[in-house]
Amino acid sequence: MTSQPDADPNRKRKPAIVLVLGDQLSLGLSSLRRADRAQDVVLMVEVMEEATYVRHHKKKIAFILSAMRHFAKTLQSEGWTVDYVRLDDPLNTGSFTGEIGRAVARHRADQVVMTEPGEWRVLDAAQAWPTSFGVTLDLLTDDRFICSVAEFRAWAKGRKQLRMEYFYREMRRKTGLLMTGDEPEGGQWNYDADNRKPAKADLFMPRPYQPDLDDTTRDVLELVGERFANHFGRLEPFRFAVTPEEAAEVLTRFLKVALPRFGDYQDAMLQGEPWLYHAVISPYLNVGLLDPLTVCRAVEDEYRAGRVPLNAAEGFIRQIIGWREYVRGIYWLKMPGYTQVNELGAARPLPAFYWTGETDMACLRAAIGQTRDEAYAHHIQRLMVTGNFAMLAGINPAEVHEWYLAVYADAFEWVEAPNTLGMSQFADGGLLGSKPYAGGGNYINKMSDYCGSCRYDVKQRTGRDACPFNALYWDFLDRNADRLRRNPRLGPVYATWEKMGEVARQETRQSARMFLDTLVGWQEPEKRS
Ligand code: FAD
Ligand code: DLZ
Ligand code: SF4
Repeated sequence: MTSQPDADPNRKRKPAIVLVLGDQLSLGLSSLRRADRAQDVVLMVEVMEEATYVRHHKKKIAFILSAMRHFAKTLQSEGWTVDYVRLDDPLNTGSFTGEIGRAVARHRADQVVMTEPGEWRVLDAAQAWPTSFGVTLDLLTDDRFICSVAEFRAWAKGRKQLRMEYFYREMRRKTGLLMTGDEPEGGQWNYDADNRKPAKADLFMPRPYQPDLDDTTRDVLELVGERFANHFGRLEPFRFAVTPEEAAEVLTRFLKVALPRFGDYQDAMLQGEPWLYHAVISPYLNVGLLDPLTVCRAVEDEYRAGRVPLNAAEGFIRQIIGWREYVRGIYWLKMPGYTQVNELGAARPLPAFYWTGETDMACLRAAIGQTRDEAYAHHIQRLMVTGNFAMLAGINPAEVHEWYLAVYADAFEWVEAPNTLGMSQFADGGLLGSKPYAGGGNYINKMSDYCGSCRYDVKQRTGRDACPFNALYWDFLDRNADRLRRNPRLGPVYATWEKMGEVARQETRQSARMFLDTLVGWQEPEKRS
């Protein structure tokens, strides 16, 4: 389905429509390299379907629309003809398919050129365009990724188990990042063991980026405020970069201020400190305002210049050339179908507090509250607080997936679904990771300062005041013993459960049951009695 760019500027032909999607905002995009700016038309469309197929966070919609409008202006200034359809255009049909149909007629085009979309849903829709509109569809490889879909498939073929660590080593060799000849810098591939420090409230914390908002962003904020008032999340303060220059500023600040401590405090969580030493660049990488390899080379330069330790540089580079590329490979290997996985048969509705933040559990209140305010939570909050709770409580993974896809500014299905369904919910039965990321209150207490101000007692396992994570943790293992007991990494945990004795086990099950019975699913306000 995909082919490589091969421009032929002298060819006389009808104009091609070059569809550039909201997460393809890169001047070096393969579809733009293929096109001829003297003859072809770049089409960019703001469509309701993309904002509502899940009800995205207001900040996420504003970020994408503002970045799209800025990118269109840049393309025009570089000599491209850009046909830009705004959300409030009265003739806007509201979908990619509808807008391709209108644009093909408007420009009398017989060809649509497009870099492969990030989501299977969009690829599936696009494949019907040749039949519906009598055009050819030229889908090009998205070479902003380091590993192509075909290359990942070849790597995965014939392996009994897929593991990120081995894939990551391939990517280190392929890019040469942090390599000394054929050997990993410092003699080890992975320095994660050094990256487990809890944060202390008196550490110096980098301040969040605050761009100057221009008229384009202000217009978009007004539009989103009016059209998406009933979507989750606060629209302001709006802190996202919307151009490559602004995104580069965010990266530079991170390299200088936060990267040196990124490794040490990667897993830490603190009240009132949503960002800590994280980069907060995933939205920019995912829509194309930053290039992954350029980012990693800049991080390596900081290490080589002696300004950041190896554990920080390696840990950061691993997230991008390891995890980010790996989850994309898994997504395209397993779609369609991956978004419906539910190996543990979890069926409980998502609790309403995921949308309101109203819960007595201080850790969940903090993670969900900052998600509502900033459309951001860092990895450990997503994995070990909101994700861990959902898995332990047996929440239907499809509902968990929809929540993560809606609430984060960086969420696109290719990266969100494997992280949510595979890494955090173990709903793919261990395809992505070797064991469930399950933890009791003790883990959260160790890595955060949440428990001190919580109404629950993290030291208690059962009873009304006990931290709910504790009984839920054991109850989850007990409920899923048939599937998980044989996992060698869980053997010692099951041995502890057995040693507890039947009375303690019964009390734990009962405590979990009583807590689960208090959970209420979300209902649209109009459906509430
Ligand atoms: P940093 O911690 O500073 O890390 C640097 C970069 O590494 C990130 O910007 C990101 O591009 C990359 N990265 C780190 N971890 C991962 C990972 N597990 N998978 C892919 N890339 C990674 N990331 C998304 O980009 N979009 C999502 O929709 C998304 N959904 C997630 C859902 C769950 C349940 C979990 C557990 C993780 C999810 N992640 C997602 C991964 C990770 O949480 C975010 O990439 C990270 O929090 C972004 O913040 P940052 O830029 O400050 O990252
Ligand atoms: C997420 C999003 C939103 C909210 N709106 C638009 C839009 O109006 N136009 C557009 O081209 N893209 C948008 N996007 C990003 C798309 O959902 C994304 O490009 C597809 O899911 C393909 O990965
Ligand atoms: Fe979360 Fe339990 Fe700690 Fe409360 S006591 S913050 S519920 S881990």
